[in-house]
Amino acid sequence: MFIFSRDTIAAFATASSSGAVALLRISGPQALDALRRLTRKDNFKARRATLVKIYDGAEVLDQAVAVVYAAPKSYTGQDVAEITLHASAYIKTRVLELLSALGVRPAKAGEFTMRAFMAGKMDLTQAQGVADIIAGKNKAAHKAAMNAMDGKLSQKFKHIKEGLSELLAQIEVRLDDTDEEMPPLDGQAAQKNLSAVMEEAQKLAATFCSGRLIKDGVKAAIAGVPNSGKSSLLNALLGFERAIVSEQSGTTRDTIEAAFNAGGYSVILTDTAGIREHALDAAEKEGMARSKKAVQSADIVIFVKDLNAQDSALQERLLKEISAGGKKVIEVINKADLLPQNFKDGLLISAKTGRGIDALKEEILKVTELSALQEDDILITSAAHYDALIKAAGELKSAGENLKNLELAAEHLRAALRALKELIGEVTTDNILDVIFSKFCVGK
Ligand SMILES: Nc1nc2c(ncn2[C@@H]2O[C@H](COP(=O)(O)OP(=O)(O)OP(=O)(O)O)[C@@H](O)[C@H]2O)c(=O)[nH]1
Ligand SMILES: [Mg+2]
Repeated sequence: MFIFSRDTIAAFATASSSGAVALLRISGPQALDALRRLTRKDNFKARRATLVKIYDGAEVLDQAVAVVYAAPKSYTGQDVAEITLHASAYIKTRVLELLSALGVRPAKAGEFTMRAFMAGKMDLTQAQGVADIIAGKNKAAHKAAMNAMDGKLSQKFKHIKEGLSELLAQIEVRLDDTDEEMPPLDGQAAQKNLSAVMEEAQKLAATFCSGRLIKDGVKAAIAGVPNSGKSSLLNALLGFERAIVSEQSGTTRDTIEAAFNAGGYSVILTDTAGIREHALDAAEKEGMARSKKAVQSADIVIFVKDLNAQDSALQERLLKEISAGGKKVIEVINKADLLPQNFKDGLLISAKTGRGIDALKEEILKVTELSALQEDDILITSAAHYDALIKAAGELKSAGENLKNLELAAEHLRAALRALKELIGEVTTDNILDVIFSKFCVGK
């Protein structure tokens, strides 16, 4: 899909929905020429905003502001012209038509950043950081993406890679040493270095647990018996009446999803149908099946208990079942307002009065270990990064097990090195680039 070419490309970098102005970006060898022809103006000073008229034949299509960035000092490393136009649908369509007539084609998704990568302006991890910055929904996701974009994450990858390269060099020099002039490899020292690099890779891979929750949000299912106040709790956490609440048990049938922000992290709640021994009808039966699915696919379960519920044995059994499945469960006792003042057992909340709701939010961050994160922690948020680091760590382990056979050890180290080089983009295939850049929006 992405064959790097000398084409000049153009796209709007701003959203296609309404707004006062729209930013058009043109990149490639014909960018400045296209700008001159559109504006009938010759002399543009690089990096200076210039008031221009955009011409459509004899007519003026728009008054705009143009800025030129001359190669290589631009985002893409090529000549770039950026024009801020009025955001009318007509102007936007027409200017792209005019550019097309000048041989400038529409850019594909991610093509500007792809060119930046190709020009060596950024590595692949940084390029992915750019996409994540745009997609970042909360403070934590934004911070992780910033670390990727400004190269802090790449530095971590590179450090692991350098450790690996050194190990490999020590082995390769001995493989090439046919005259046996080198002292034999110090097995113990090599093993120690190998383990250190492996640990570094494993440690970074382990940050994916938090990184994934930060990027995708924490999936929290609200479960319990009917009428315990699950939907009321959903509403209390969200701060508005999203789900229907009633004193009838069996009110919620379909699962309801809604997201809220807890301390800068996204939490995606799923309200579920209450579970009871026997469903009253087919719809409730289906609702209960969906509840179980929601619980299974959640990162954590908020189990809502009602101490006044008729079937307390069922509550205990459900709680046990869910915990036995290995889920992290937060058990809350709802309707605290109906309990005696001196009752002090467990996490007491009241969806009705709001008591304990903030404590529950804190507990969500605690059980997911998000509250333990430090400001300057560098995290990976991409499954591909996780896979590559785990692969590298596995290859390092195999290398360590084969230090007596240097040929074999070198093979494993090379495989580990390749995995890391792919991460940074030192080794690329069209396939990798396709997957990464097709996730971008057009204009970036
Ligand atoms: N006093 C008091 N009543 C509550 C509280 N939370 C919920 N209720 C009441 O309990 C009843 C059931 O609330 P829901 O939120 O619909 O319960 P649910 O668990 O979603 O019920 P199903 O959808 O039927 O499984 C309603 O009458 C609520 O007003 C609370 O903290 N205190
Ligand atoms: Mg409900």
